[in-house]
Amino acid sequence: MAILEDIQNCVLDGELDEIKDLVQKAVDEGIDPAAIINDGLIGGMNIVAPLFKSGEMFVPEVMESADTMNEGMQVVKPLITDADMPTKGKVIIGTVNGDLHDIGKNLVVLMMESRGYTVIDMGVDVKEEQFVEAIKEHKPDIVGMSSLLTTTMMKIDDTIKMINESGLRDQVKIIIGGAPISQEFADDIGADGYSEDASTAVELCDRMMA
Ligand code: B1M
Repeated sequence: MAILEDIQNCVLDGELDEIKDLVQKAVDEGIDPAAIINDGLIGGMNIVAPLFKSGEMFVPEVMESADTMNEGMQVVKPLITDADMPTKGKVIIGTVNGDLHDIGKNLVVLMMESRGYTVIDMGVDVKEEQFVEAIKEHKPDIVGMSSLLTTTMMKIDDTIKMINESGLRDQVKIIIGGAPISQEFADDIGADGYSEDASTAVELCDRMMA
């Protein structure tokens, strides 16, 4: 449908001022809100993701696209119940204990939300026990941890150990990322997956939820 393609392009180009009118037009034309979300808004971010991965789009442009998608979402969200809201899975994510870096983590959150995940963002400096409590409370499919400092990367290990001790490890998949993190480190500490950037983090989640 032409209008869904227009919505995709609007998200791709980050045209924040135009998205609400365009989405409202699609609603007025009687298009299913779930299709507007999946094929239009998320569809646009599905075009953005590989362009970001290949270096053809940069962080500020991705943020503009995500903002545009979220703006359009405001129009359709009231039209569908939570049960109808498409979600690929629930993720809790945070930057680990002692670490205040959140630009990369926020980008991961944006990409996950825009690709259909329900994300509970716990922010920065998230203590080991806060991750454990959040797993108990929110029952996520996936727990994501970000670390940007060599001095905090071992906090990921500590958190995984606490999740193990709490008997919750088999209920969640754990993914990790951040500049000092590698696949080798992920394997050493028993994480389920590592990704080097926001796009591959979503692909990793998709593989885990398949
Ligand atoms: Co800090 N800092 N910083 N810093 N900072 C680094 C990380 C550093 C490499 C700079 C340097 O010395 N060259 C260095 C770490 C050295 C080390 O540990 N080996 C450093 C340091 C030392 C510090 C302080 C200790 C400095 C001081 O006070 N003496 C201090 C620590 C504060 C603390 O956390 N307790 C500090 C503070 C800060 C600011 C507050 C000033 C600011 C953070 C602001 C904020 O985040 N709101 C800051 C910044 C901006 C940086 C640099 C310049 C940029 C980080 C960034 O945002 N990159 C950084 C140098 C650098 O990386 N070049 C540096 C852009 C972002 C898009 O990339 O975060 O890598 P990144 O995220 C990527 C991937 O890593 C991945 O996807 C993201 C998007 O593609 N990814 C995941 C990230 N998390 C993921 C999770 C996943 C999957 C993928 O799954 C869950």
